[in-house]
Amino acid sequence: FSPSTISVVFVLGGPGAGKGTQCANLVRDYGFKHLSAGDLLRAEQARPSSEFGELIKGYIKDGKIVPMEVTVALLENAMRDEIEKGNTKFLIDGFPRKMDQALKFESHVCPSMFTFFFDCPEEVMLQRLLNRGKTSGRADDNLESIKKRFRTFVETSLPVVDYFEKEGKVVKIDATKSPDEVYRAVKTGLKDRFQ
Ligand code: UP5
Ligand code: MG
Repeated sequence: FSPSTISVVFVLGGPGAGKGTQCANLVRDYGFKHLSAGDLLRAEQARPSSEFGELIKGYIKDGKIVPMEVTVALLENAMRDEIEKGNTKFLIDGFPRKMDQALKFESHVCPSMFTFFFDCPEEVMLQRLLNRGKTSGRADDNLESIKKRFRTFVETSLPVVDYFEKEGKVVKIDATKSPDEVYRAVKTGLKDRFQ
């Protein structure tokens, strides 16, 4: 994929920080295509003939990062489908969350323009996830899995944010405010970066 014809914005932040919520706003108002790595993995897991179903299930329940070959291939396929339809602006949500994924994606698929980072304390994310867990049906919206997801985020995913930060490619957003207030900050960040 050529960065001269397609744009990739990564959307990172802890579990429950509000990545999916804000991506939906950007899709509505700016015509981005939203590719959530977690959604793609859950869809692959649910596909009856998938050879990775059981593997993905285990990783998600334990809040661990699925081996990058699986996730990068799912993203690449989804991007290819969208590009065939003429779509060129991508929000890649919840990815990369491990350094190997970041390096692989940027060298073999497409360098990112920048990264939105939704900054949110654990106690706020915990409340949001427990609340969502009442209805989400997600296998990882329970206290035990949430604790594991938080640990993976701190140990494995924050270093990716630090890496992009050093490259001057992070737009940090305070994700503790109301969804509308968070979105206002997102729009400001987008105007500054997306030229
Ligand atoms: N909510 C949202 N914004 C709010 C606000 N400002 N104020 C109050 N409430 C707000 O929001 C979560 C909940 O909070 C919702 O109920 C929402 O209404 C409310 P949401 O927008 O869904 O947050 P999000 O950050 O998207 O949370 P999510 O749970 O999706 O984050 P995760 O990063 O944990 O989940 P993801 O689907 O990305 O990954 C799941 C698992 O997949 C990972 O743990 C991992 O095992 C695996 N995975 C990989 O292995 N590799 C990958 O590359 C990606 C995922
Ligand atoms: Mg999400």
